[in-house]
Amino acid sequence: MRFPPGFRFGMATSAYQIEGAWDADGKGPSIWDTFAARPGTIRHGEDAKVAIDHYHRYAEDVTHIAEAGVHDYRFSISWPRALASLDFYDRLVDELLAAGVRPVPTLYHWDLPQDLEDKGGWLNRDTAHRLADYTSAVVLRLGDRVRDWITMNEMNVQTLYGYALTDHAPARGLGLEALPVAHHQLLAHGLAVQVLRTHDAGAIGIANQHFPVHPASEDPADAYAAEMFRELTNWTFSDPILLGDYPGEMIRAGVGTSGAQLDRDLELIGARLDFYGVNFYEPTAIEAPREGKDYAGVLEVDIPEGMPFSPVPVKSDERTDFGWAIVPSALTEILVTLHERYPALPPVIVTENGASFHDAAPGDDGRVHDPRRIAFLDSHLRAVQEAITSGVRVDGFYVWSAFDNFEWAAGYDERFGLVHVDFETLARTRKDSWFWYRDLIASQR
Ligand code: IFM
Repeated sequence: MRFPPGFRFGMATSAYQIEGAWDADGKGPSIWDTFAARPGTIRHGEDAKVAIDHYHRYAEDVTHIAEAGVHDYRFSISWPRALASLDFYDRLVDELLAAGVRPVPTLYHWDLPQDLEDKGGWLNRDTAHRLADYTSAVVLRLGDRVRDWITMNEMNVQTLYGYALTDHAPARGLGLEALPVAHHQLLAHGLAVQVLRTHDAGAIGIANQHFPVHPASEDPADAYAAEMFRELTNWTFSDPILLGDYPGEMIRAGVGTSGAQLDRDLELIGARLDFYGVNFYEPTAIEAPREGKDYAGVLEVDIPEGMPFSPVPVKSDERTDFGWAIVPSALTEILVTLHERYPALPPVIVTENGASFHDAAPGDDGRVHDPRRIAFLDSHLRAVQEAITSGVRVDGFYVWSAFDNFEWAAGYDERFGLVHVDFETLARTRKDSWFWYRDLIASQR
C-alpha cells in the first residue's frame, strides 16, 4: 500500500477518555464527570476518574506513539482542566516535539465544564463565546509550538446523543429542540477559527463525523426518512462550514437564531479551513417508522417514538465486537460524496477510524494478537486510496485510537487501541496492529 508523498499517519485520543486525574490541577467537573457519577449511565457503573492514567504516564505513552513512527498525534485539551491550568498540555507538547511527533490538539471533545452546562450548556449562545476565550488562553500558551489545530470533535454526536437523546452527557433528551446546540457549537467553531487566525496559529481544521445514510428499502418513504436523517446528522454540521448555509428551511428555522444575526454567524462559521477532518466508523440504514414495529434495542441507541426516521441494522457479514457494521467501501463513498458536494472542500484528513475488538490480554508470548483490527485498518486504508484515486485529496489518516480507553457510555469493554491497556494494573502492551501500523508507515519512506 503506497500513499502520496507527504501523507500523514497519526493516532488519536481524547482527554476525557485517557487522562484520568480528574481533579488534579484544581480541575473542576465536566459534564461527563457529572453524567458518569449518575447510576445507570455507564456500562458496569464505570467512570473515567483514572481512565488509563495518561495524565501521569504521558511520557511512556509518548514513546508508544513516537516509536510507531507516526507523524501526528491528535489529542484533546480538557476545557475544565485548562481553566485551572495548562501545565499538563505544556509538558505533553514538549514531550511530543522532543520525540519528533507533531501535536494536533482538539480544543473541544465533549467535556464541557459543568458550570457552563449549569448556565444552559450548548443551548446557551454564550457558551460559544466562552470557548473563544478558552481558545485564546490555549493559543497564547501553546501557539509557539503547536501549529495544527482542530476546533471541535463530532458536534453531531454531542447534539444527538447528549442533547436530543439521553445516551451521553448532559442527557437532556430534547429531541428536535436540540437544534440550537448544533448552531452554538458551529458558532464556537467559527469564533475559535477567528481567534486562531488572529494569533497566526498555523493550520486549522475540524473533526466532523460523517457516514453514508442509505434507505433500508426502495420504498420512497424510506428514501425520504433517510434524506431527513442525512441532513440532520451530516449536512447540518458541514454545510454551514463548507457552503455557508444550513441544508434546508426546516433546519434553518430550528436552530433558534435568525435574521441578520444568523447571517453574521454563518459568515464566521464559513471561514476558510486548511484541512477538513472526517471521522468515519460505519454507514447507517434508515427506514420510515413502521406502524406497530418496536424499535427498542434494535441498535445501540434508541430514537424516541414519534421521530420521522428509524435507524435499522446495516446489512453486513462482518461486525466489530461493538456490533458496528464493517463496510470499508462506505469510507470511500463518504469521501467522494464530500468531494462532490463541496467544491471548496479543503484537503481531508481522516481524523478518526478504527474498531473495537475485545482483544484478549497478553498471552504467554507477551503479545496481543488482534488480526481483525489489522484487517479492518488495512481495508479502510485501501478505501482511502480508492478515494484518492477518484480525485479526493486526502492528506492523512489517524487511527482511533492509540490506546484502549474509556469508551463513553460503553465504559471499558470496547477496546479501540493499538496499544492494549490492562485496566487493573494500567500496564500497556503493544498489540500486533501497532507493529503492523509501524511497518506500514516505515514502508512509505
Ligand atoms: O471514542 C469515540 C471518540 O471519542 C469519538 N469518535 C468515535 C469514537 C468511537 O466511538
